Amino acid sequence: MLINRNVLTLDEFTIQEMRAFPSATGELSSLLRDLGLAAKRVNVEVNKAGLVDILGDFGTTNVQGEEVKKLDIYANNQFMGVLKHGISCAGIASEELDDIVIFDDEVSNNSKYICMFDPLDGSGNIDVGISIGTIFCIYKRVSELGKPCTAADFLQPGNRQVAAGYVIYGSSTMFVYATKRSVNGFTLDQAVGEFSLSHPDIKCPTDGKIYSVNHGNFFRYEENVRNYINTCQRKDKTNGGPYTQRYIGSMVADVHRNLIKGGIFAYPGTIDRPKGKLRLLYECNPFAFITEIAGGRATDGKQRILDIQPTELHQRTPFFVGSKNMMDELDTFIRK
Ligand code: AHM
Ligand code: MG
Repeated sequence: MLINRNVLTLDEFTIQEMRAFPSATGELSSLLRDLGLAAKRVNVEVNKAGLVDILGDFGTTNVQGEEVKKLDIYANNQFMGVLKHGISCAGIASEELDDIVIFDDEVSNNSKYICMFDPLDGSGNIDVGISIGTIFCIYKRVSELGKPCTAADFLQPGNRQVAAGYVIYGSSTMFVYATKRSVNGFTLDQAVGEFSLSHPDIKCPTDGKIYSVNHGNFFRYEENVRNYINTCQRKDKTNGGPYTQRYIGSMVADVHRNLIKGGIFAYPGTIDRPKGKLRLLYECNPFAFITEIAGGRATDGKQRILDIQPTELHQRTPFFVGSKNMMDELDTFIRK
């Protein structure tokens, strides 16, 4: 029997990558495998959403009289659970939790990584069948190995990320992750339950024609941002256009599309929310890292996202990310 060995699974790929580093211990591969397992479990429930009683509010009971967990709480528990039981992670932070969680057991205290994630971003879209996603990033601890991890491990600038990625639960389910070497995408083969390498060495096109922004906020953006959006609308064949506006309202889906096809995604500050909506540590930093490794750029309008020194776990930041030439053009408006 012929077996197609050209397609690597996520586990095979991460192990092969590890072999490029003779000093690697395998902890990162094991952590990525844990995240892949949680993603598969969440995928099963996301696909059932709408059919079963999993959409209700946390704490309510379903028709069987069982307690219903909202899907984002379920996802949070899955990701936290695999990392706690794994051998590579000393602690986590999540959009769903106010504080960091320090695992503080012998194995975890000797693990060299911490992980931050948004377990189910865009979860407002669950009950209308729109793509949603998980976003994650991995850092090497700065605290002493052998002891519990500390807050300082989590408040590192994005340029210290070891790896970052996302899972998109959509028409197909994909696991995309970046290390300093490259960005690679794996599509879930539902028949065998494995993520298989489908998008090797993803590069973000230098130019694009898609801009993604919430037009409903237009009159609450500052003038320079409004001028940029007006320019996008006026593009024609003579100056790289016409542009198309695409905004799903699910950042994982919006940024994933722009990464593959070329484009720019923006969540600027508004008059009422000068720092915008998105969180620096587990929403913007991972996408900034992935996009830069793929050849694009990410800023807060003034500086590189990855150079921001965080001060709080859940801090927000304006966010602009995408194809290099589109980001360069944006700069000519917002850095005036
Ligand atoms: P969430 O973390 O509460 O799901 O919010 C983040 C989501 C992003 O996926 C998306 O880009 C954005 O919120 C949409 O916000 P808005 O509806 O204000 O445009
Ligand atoms: Mg979110």
